[in-house]
Amino acid sequence: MTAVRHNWTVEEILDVYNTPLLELIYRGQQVHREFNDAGEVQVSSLLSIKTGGCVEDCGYCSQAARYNTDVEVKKLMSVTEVMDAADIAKAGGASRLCMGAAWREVRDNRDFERVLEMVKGVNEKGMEVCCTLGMLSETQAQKLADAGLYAYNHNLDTSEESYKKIITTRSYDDRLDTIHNVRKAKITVCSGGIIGLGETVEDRVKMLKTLSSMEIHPESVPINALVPVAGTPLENRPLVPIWDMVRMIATTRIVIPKTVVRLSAGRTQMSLEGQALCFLAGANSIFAGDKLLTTPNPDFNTDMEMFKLFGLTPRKAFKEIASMES
Ligand code: SAM
Ligand code: DTB
Ligand code: SF4
Repeated sequence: MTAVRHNWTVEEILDVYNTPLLELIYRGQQVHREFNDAGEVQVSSLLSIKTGGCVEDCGYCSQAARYNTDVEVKKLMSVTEVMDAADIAKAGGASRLCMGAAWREVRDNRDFERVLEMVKGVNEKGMEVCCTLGMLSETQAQKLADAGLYAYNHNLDTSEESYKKIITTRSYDDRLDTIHNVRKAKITVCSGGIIGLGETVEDRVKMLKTLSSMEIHPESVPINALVPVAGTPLENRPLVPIWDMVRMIATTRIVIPKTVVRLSAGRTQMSLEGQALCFLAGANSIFAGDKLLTTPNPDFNTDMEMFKLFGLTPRKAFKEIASMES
């Protein structure tokens, strides 16, 4: 029986990451089967409820106002628009809807009140509701929890050292504070990162060290491959080799064994075979739907064909399972 550990050292995680590739995939799969149903994949749908115009300077992001990208700034969607989008996502097989806003932080204004309405509405549809809205105070996190928020996404992105090279308008500690506030409100935590920013393997491993040291491990860990966006400082970064993605996923699975490891951004750049290796390495979640927040993603049908080919089934929302059992 493999123990769930919170005391992994950087050296130990580095050793895992550098295990010979096929051995690493095998170990990732072994740990995955020990803790999870390897035939199930959680399907999340992303919806950008407020797009572009963000004041932050995240070097990878199409939505930062200071970069000249093709993204059109849009104000906060209406509750009705979000309810319609949720229905489409649910019909397509998504058990979770993740609503993203290009905000530095949540402010206590009418927009936030509207987001709370959205959370209530999507929750009432029996879907797990997730939000990613930037920084949150303890009170705001509690309001989201009271509205029925299931998960909050707030990525560490990379190591503390490498974070400073990618984002200067906020600190790693700001990120950790928000994650702390989310935990206090008893909302599940979704926190992971991006590879392909120009970081070293040590940076990747250090991020996993921070996540695996948390007193309660994040319930989901998204691993994004950078989608280089024209107009951003990282537009010319080379695409992430699939082998790096496989290594990162297997290592995440091994050090945070019970979490949902999400094969997130960058799937349009990956072959089916590459994605199969990611699932073998221990990934058990994807974002489905033809758009992430602003960049393309495979459409629902393509992904359902992929699931059929691989013999995977979409996981039901936790609440559906709970109500079926009660
Ligand atoms: N504004 C909020 C924030 O920064 O937390 C929420 C939205 S933000 C777009 C959510 C996450 O998307 C980022 O933390 C980053 O990990 C990921 N992301 C953004 N742009 C990306 C890109 N071009 N390629 C891969 N991942 C990206
Ligand atoms: C996460 O880790 N990846 C998602 C979600 N959390 C919010 C976002 C990916 C965004 C990719 C770039 C874009 O579409 O703008
Ligand atoms: Fe703003 Fe989030 Fe993009 Fe950073 S990642 S610029 S905070 S939308």
